[in-house]
Amino acid sequence: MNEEVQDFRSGYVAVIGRPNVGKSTLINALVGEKVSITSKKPQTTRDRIMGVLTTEGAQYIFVDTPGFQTKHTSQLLKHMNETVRRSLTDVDVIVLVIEATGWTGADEQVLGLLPKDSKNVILAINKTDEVKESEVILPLIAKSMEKFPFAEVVPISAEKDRQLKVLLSVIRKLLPEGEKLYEDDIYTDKSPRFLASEIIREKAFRLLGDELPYGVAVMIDKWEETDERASIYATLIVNRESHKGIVIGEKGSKLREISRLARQDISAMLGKPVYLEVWVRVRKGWGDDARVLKTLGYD
Ligand SMILES: Nc1nc2c(ncn2[C@@H]2O[C@H](COP(=O)(O)OP(=O)(O)OP(=O)(O)O)[C@@H](O)[C@H]2O)c(=O)[nH]1
Ligand SMILES: [Mg+2]
Repeated sequence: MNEEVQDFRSGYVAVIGRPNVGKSTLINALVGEKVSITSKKPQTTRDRIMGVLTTEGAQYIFVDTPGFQTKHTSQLLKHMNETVRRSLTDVDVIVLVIEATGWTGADEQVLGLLPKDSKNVILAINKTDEVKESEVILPLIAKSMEKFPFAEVVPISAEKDRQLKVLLSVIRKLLPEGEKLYEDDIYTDKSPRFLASEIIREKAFRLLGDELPYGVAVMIDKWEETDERASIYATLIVNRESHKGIVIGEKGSKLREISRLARQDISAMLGKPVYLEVWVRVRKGWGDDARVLKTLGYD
């Protein structure tokens, strides 16, 4: 057997952290494809989403997780935390993400989920582009090592692509030797249908005011696809009657903009023109309705 093949490594890498620290941005940057939606608002990711990067020497199977919630208010949030806990078992490496501005109470709570003797946890200090590096980062690294025996601490910027190669190489050191688990061209475990619904949710998240997005879910009602084009019919589900008007906007302007931006991204993803129709429907308290959550795949 040749040496290179023997040294190939592969395994699962869970990315965890409090909401909004940049977990999904990081995974998209590492994988080089948009596998997970991102936004300025916390609680963007609701599901466990896999992103795969295959290089010459390794296959990294990243697991994006919802930001860990410190308040349990709805069934959906409980489900999201359960997803984080489950993601910690059976992975080879855990990357805990915090922001360069320092540790918060919520970060400490996420750290509390990890067994004290774990040897496979890497700390990624993200958003270093937002601080003056030398002044803030070095003391932060020292302080972090006092809190937990991290295998490595790597300051990064997911958005500016800083130190991501370094992060990959320290992750690789912790991966077991092994064969590829996925074909080279696979970069996610999610279907185009799921990714399309997430893209629509991302646009709603980004375009709607602060309160609204958490009550929004997306369902794909119909998907017709040929080699040349795709026609997709989707429903945006909101919590309250009063939210419907907000999502639709004046003379339908908001909904049109959500659809337009989503159509561009879905079209890029599928590599063909897309016709997209989005309707809005009210489903009171869907975030606490086990049946609706199940239909949406949060079960
Ligand atoms: N300045 C800066 N912003 C970043 C960086 N990485 C991510 N962000 C921004 O931080 C915000 C949150 O990013 P996400 O990737 O959605 O965060 P997340 O941790 O996945 O959030 P949840 O899914 O809600 O838990 C977005 O506005 C990103 O553009 C970075 O390196 N620098
Ligand atoms: Mg996310």
